[in-house]
Amino acid sequence: MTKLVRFGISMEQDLLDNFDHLISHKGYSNRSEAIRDIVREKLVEENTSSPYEHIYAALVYIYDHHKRNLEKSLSSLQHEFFQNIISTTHVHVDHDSCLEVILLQGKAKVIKTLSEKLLSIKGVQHGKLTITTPVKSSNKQKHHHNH
Ligand code: NI
Repeated sequence: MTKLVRFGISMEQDLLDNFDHLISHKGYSNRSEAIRDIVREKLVEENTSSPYEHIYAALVYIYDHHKRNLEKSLSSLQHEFFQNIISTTHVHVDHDSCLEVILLQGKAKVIKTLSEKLLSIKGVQHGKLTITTPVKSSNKQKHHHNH
């Protein structure tokens, strides 16, 4: 871990009041940690916007258990992308619905393609892809690969 550097920030009083209100609701004990998290969020967002960046992701979705051929389609798609899938967890939610969480890694564009294909299958009712990468505080962020 590198040393912490202090710096000043100027901000309108209203904006700061709103910020303090927000972060106290979110459970931050001080502004510094809240600001560090916002910076990390932006860095991850920037890193993962590059299609060739290696990312980690979780795809969560819920689907209709009774829909014909749906489970076959979901399984076929997962086999197509087997190299990117770390694990799949299946939860029987109730008589009608199943929930799955797929942990993924690989190039951002491949993961996003898999996610779009899966979520657009008929009978998949709702889902969301969450992407992350490690955020290094000790090294400079690496530059994007060539597209
Ligand atoms: Ni099930």
